Amino acid sequence: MIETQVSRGIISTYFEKLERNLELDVAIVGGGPSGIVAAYYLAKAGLKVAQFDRKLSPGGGMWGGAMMFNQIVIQEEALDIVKDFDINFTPYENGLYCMDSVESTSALLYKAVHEGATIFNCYSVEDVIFKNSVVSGVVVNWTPVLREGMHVDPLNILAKCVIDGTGHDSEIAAKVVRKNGIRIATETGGVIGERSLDVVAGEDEVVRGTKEIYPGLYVCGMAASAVSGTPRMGPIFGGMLMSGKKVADEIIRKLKG
Ligand code: 48F
Repeated sequence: MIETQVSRGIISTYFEKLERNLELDVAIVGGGPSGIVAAYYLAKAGLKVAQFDRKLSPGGGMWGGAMMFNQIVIQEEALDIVKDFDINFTPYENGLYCMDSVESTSALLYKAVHEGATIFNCYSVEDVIFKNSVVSGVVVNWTPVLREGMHVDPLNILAKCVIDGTGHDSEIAAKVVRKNGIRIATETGGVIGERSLDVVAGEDEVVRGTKEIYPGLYVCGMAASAVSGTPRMGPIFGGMLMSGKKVADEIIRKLKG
């Protein structure tokens, strides 16, 4: 019966997909713009990559532009990435370009998945796998389970590299430091916390702060900013895109030589 076939089709292909992703090259926590850009370039390089976002609709803070005016701005340096994703752009002034935030976010998501990355939505990463002082994967649970406070154990997914792309809260870096008493590659050895807004410094420093902060653990996007204590930059997104590309390039170099 068609009713049963519909259900069986969903269940069998979903669990095949989940099983295919139990051992990854790269696990990306958070489906914001920086993480999605990373997923695209990693998948394009032939690496097995999955991205986990706690929300029903991944895309993070890019959908809403600024104050729900659904346009975003990027600078010249990020234009090649925008072109890789086939996003329409309008030259504005002073080397700046404007783009529709809905087109931009959906293009990032579409191209990443189409290139071979798997996105698991409604998944919260609640911890990492920490083996022999190396971050070696993620511990995942359904977001509704955590929201309801239900006592249900999570599942484990191994990964050679984990990227914290959780945005302003840098949840994964903060948790790894707190739970394991380790020092990460920042001035203080801990998560410093994001500073107030400065567009020029913020854009520049978020890319510089994008790196491996502990064996197996990388940061990108606003999580990199929060970890290194650099300024926020508001609705200019070039730094997010360049941060995603940089973390992908570093991991590709490490895993593929
Ligand atoms: O914050 P977010 O959009 O990440 P980003 O790539 O981009 C930041 C910009 O959107 C903007 C900005 C740029 O100028 O300041 O804010 O740094 O998206 C982070 C995503 O991570 C998910 C969350 O739902 C969001 O979609 N997320 C956060 N913590 C977890 C998580 C977690 N523990 N498990 C799964 N997903």
